Amino acid sequence: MCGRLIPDRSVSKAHREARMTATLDDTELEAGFERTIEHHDRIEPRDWMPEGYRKTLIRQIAQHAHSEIIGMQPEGNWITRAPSLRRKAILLAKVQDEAGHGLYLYSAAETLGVSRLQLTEMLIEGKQKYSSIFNYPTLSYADVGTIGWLVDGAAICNQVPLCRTSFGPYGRAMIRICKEESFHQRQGYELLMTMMRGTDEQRAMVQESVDRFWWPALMMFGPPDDESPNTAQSMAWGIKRNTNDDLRQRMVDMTVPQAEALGVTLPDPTLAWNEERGHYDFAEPDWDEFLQVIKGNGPCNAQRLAHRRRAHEDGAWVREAATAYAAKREATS
Ligand code: BYC
Repeated sequence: MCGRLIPDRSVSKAHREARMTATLDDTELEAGFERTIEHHDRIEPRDWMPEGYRKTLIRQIAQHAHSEIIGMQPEGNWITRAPSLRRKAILLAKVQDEAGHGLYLYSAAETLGVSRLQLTEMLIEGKQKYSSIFNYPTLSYADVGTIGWLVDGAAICNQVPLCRTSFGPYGRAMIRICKEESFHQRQGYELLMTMMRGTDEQRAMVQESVDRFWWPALMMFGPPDDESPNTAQSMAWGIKRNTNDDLRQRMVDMTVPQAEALGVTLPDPTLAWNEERGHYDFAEPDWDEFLQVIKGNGPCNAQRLAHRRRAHEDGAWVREAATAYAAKREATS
């Protein structure tokens, strides 16, 4: 267990009270946990938590961290071919931010008793997932803009509510991540706006890119609620604050006016404002495609994992050197 010490002020009130009593049995501990959840207070790493809560958090946080790290690949692909120094500096900064997000999230997961190395090994052995969206290729520079606009846009819809998730370290990591995602989304929109003000060829590039990314971006929110095995329990524990379908709807409602301002068409002929619901109606994404992608059969799954595995192997000497250095310092201190 990585056991970072958490100052007592960060421990929820219900749990602090519980700790003062030396002989608590499991029922009392569980009641303390339930009270904390009910009060929308935070669970902290040293607090008692049900094993299922801990496992669900490790699964979700790890999947999120892996997504940030694998997510560096599709955009990293364009760093050497950015059309100007300015675009290159922006893209470099964004991809570096994603590495940082991955590290905050692995640190949050470590407070639950798993190491970053263990999680990385589970990723490269195919035992843990990462977001479906990163299994699609980036075929033109417009994709850098579309990823910023739609993929980071989806990330913001999904992750702003996670700032209020019940597990302290995850919620605190999300606050910083969301601030950076907001810059990512704006840089994407600004890039697309610049291209839309350019030549016919540039406008066609943007439209083609939006056509490819629209449906995969909607799939990022996960399966429909009635086919989501984890949502009900994760909502009851305050890990998730909204269902997959609610967030997908929020994304569509937010994006349609932005598409109009940009002058692109979203590739869904059924998209229409529904006065009664106060939301846009939209078609179902292709859920068979989604299932294939999360099973490992998407267009780029093999390439993404092979690249991640190679990077991990290439970094072995750095990990060995750092471990040897730490041991040497320990021995001489
Ligand atoms: N892709 O019961 P459900 C980013 C899996 S990073 C792959 O609804 P849950 C960015 C799900 O894991 C974006 N798998 O699950 C980075 C489960 O399988 P397991 C990443 C998916 O957890 C760089 C099964 O399907 N964001 O934005 O309640 C550059 C059933 O699903 C997906 C996060 O990770 C998917 N799209 O809800 C730019 C956010 N969807 O694990 C941008 C945090 C579902 O049982 N995560 N699955 O084998 C979440 O909010 C939730 O985990 C999800 C899924 C909404 C994604």
